[in-house]
Amino acid sequence: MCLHRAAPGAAFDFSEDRPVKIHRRHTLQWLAGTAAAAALPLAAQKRAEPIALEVWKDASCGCCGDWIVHMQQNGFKVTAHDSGNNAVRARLGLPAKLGSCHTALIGGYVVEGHVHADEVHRLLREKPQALGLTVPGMPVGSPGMDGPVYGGRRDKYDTLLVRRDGSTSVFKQHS
Ligand SMILES: [Cu+2]
Repeated sequence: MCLHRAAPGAAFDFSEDRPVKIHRRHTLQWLAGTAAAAALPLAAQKRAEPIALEVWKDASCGCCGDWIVHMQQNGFKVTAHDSGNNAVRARLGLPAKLGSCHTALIGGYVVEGHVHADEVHRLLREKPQALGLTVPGMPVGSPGMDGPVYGGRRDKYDTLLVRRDGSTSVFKQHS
C-alpha cells in the first residue's frame, strides 16, 4: 500500500532494516490521516473532493487571479477563460448592475465577483432556488481584494443572493 512512496529500489532491499522503518513510518502517517479524517464533520470531508469552478475574466485582471487562488485554497478546481466576462454575464442572465470583474459557474450557479469560498460552499449545501451569488463592484477587504496593497482596509459589503427574476436578498453581511 505504501511501497510506491519509498525511494526507488529501497522497498525491495531487505539487506538492512531501513526499508522496514520507512514502511512503518508511512503506515503510522496513514493511520494518523485516517483518524483525522474520521474526526472531521461530513461537510468538511466532502470538501476534500475538488469542486469544478469555471471563470471568465480579463487577462490583465490581477484581483481576479487573487480570487482564483483563494478558491483553489478552499477546495475548488479552477478553469479560467481570459475572454472578459461581460458577454458571459449577460448570457447567464445576471444583471449588469450586479456585476463585477469576473463571472464564474459553480455547480450550476452563477458566482459573480469576490464572493468568499465559505459562502459558495454554503450555497452548494443549501441549494436555494436562485441564479447565484454576487458581490457587486470590488469592495476592499473581500477575498482577492485583501492584499498588502490595501493596508488591511476592510469596507462594509453584502454578498447578495440573486434570484432568476433578478431580485436580490442579503446572503451574508460583511462589516
Ligand atoms: Cu476584482
